[in-house]
Amino acid sequence: MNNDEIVNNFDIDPFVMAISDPAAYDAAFPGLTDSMIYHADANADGVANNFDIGPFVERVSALCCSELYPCVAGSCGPLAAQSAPQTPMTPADTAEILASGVSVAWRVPLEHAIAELAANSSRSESAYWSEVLREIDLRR
Ligand SMILES: [Ca+2]
Repeated sequence: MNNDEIVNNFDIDPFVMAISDPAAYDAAFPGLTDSMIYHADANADGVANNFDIGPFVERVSALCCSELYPCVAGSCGPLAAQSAPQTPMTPADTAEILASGVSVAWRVPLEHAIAELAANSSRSESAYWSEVLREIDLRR
């Protein structure tokens, strides 16, 4: 997301920027303008939006699957080969990664995006994201 060719916590701010304010992302990373969808579209459905948060966290953490997004063949690309079998990510794991990677300026947009996920998802996903929000709150 920040175009340094390494997937890590430093991509979290740009990712949140891309899904919450695409114009700001394009302005900050002009070389990536045309590929923003590709970079932020972690669930590969053609759009960069809140529903990419879970798969994106999995990429950043190099974990192949979570409670919410179980592994399916090939879905994790090269990461699947790198990763030893992992315990599925819990809401606390997801919250830890997001809370440790996002800077102060992007906390509110991130929490807003997660709150929208909690409000607009299926019941199991909604419960997961509500728990992620609660866990993020606990880390303050
Ligand atoms: Ca997507």
